[in-house]
Amino acid sequence: MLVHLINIGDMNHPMHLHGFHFQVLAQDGSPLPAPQTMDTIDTAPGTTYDLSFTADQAGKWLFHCHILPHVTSGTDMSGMITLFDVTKP
Ligand SMILES: [Cu+2]
Repeated sequence: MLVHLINIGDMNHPMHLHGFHFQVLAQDGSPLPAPQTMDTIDTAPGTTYDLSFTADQAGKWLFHCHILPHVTSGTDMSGMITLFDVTKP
C-alpha cells in the first residue's frame, strides 16, 4: 500500500496505523536518506508524507488521528479515520 498524506489544515495530526508498521519514504516530496519504520507519524500543517506498508495480514485495520476529538464527530466516528480492509494477504 502506498499512502500520501497531505496536512492542509491548521492543526497537527498524529496519524496511527493498526496492524502494521509503515515505512516513511518521503517528506514534503523529498525522499528520506533512509526509510524510517513507524506506526504513528505526527503531521504538521503544510507537510506531506509518503508512506508504504505491505498489507500481509487479513483483517480490518484502522488508520486514524491519535487525537480523539479529531476522530469523532458527536457520537459517530466520521472524522480523521479510515479503514484498510485486507481480505487476502
Ligand atoms: Cu488529528
